[in-house]
Amino acid sequence: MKYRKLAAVAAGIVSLTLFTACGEAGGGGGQTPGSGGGGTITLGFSQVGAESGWRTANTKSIQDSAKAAGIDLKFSDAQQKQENQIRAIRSFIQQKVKVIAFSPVVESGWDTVLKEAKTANIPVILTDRAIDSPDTSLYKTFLGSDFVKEGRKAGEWLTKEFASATGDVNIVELQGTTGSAPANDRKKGFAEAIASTSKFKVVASQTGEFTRAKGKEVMEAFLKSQSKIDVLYAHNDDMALGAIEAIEGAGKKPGTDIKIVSIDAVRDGMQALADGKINYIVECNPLLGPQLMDLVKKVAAGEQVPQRIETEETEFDQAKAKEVLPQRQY
Ligand code: GYE
Repeated sequence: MKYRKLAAVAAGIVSLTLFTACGEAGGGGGQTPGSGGGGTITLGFSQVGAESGWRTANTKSIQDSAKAAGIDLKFSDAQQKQENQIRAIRSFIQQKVKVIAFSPVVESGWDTVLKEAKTANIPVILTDRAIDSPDTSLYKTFLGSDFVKEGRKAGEWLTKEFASATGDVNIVELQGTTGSAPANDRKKGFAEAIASTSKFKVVASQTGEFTRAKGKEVMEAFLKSQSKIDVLYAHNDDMALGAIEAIEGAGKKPGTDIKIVSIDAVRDGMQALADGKINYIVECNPLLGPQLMDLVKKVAAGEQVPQRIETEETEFDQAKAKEVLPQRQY
């Protein structure tokens, strides 16, 4: 009796497996996996979180353009945690979405889950942030910015701004999320640009996790521990905005007593730049949605796409910020 029951369960598992295998192969005359009725493409997207103004604009761009492109978007917010992103990707694989796209919170540790996607024949697109895996067969393409270049631009501005300074120029740095591509690369590019000028000294450098709250908290600590701060380099506007509160709280004038350079150029950052509280912003474009949906359609159709697609970006000083603020979309 017991044996027969077991056998029945086993048979059930076998037929279930066969059924699944059939579905994976797209056979059996049913719908293609990942496409709902009428050939709609299902896109599983794992977002980093909602840590900054940049991220909010990026999420909106992705949601709006998926809608406009008629793509069925399954959106998941990882709250800046890699384990949440891995869980979301595994769930997308289980749901047999047609394409997976994600913005990796950190650079390393993706090979296992991306191999699972590859085995399931689901193409992956990296957007905004890259990964450090040498196995480039794990994803079809990368769409985003050159973060090293952004950091370099911030450093180049500084060397011009302080060209005639004779003494040491003490810099504090607010880094982005530890281990993330933009934090690693923006640090690197900036360091490269200031390396040949010995007067530039990075006297403190710590993560502010790309958030206003943490930017404020870490800047408060810097102001207590450092006797002389000439410059703040923040890896994004939100941390710079938090730091501005800390600087004002300490009775100093941001943009004058402490010069500030940051990256992103979101509306609040641009407003602070126009108000003279930030001195220079290097742009990082969050409006990746339309290009991403184009890529999704192409990889879903099995078309070849370039390995890397970089977004066009510019820089803003205070005068330029005043000029463009009225038309700024985000
Ligand atoms: O600069 C920052 C956000 O990955 C480019 O992440 C993005 C960065 C952006 O939190 O504001």
